[in-house]
Amino acid sequence: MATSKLPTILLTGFDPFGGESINPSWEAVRLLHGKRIGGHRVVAQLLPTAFEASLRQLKAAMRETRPAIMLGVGQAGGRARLSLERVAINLQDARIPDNAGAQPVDEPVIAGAPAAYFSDLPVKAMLAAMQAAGLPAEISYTAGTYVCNHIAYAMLHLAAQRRGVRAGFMHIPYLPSQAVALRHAPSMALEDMVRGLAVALRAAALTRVDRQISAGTLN
Ligand code: PCA
Repeated sequence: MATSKLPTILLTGFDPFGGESINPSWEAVRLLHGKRIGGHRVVAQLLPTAFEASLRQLKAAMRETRPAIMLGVGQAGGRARLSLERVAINLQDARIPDNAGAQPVDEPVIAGAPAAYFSDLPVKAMLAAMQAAGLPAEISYTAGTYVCNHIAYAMLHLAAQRRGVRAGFMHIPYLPSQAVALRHAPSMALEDMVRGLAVALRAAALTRVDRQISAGTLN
């Protein structure tokens, strides 16, 4: 089948923020642009690390690509593993201003919408696929309250209104080049991040009923 006829995976990454000059999420997702994974065509889209503009850009990309699957990817400096978010909450509480200077506190992502959404991607199958590929991975139960949670929530809210659209979010560690100056920060090589994303997306595309394996946390 011609690549253009395949259903689309919309894969988003963010631009650098918080004083960094690189964001691993965009570096990783752009390497998957145009690839064919699990019978889908991957479209990588850069989002600004800014509350309002990121949502506008996401909606435009959705109109253009009509994705069957959306996966947002963002940097979570300090996390050691590829971190699949299971939940997104309807809350903005920014510890630092975004790249447009906005710093919302205690505001909803979408007024009047539900408090939270679970990802409807098969996160356990995706986790198992990354672990089988020899990569450290985990399920996370908070995407924070900054721009990543905002986009994760918006994706899940928008997907819930569209038949046949599934969505989720993955946080990824610093790159080694970012961790050079950070004494205790874990990091992961770009090629491992890209491989992890690819196997996770393949599992997302091919799994209809998620696996039941324990991946909870005690606290
Ligand atoms: N990480 C931030 C926003 C952009 C990014 O890559 C976050 O976790 O909210």
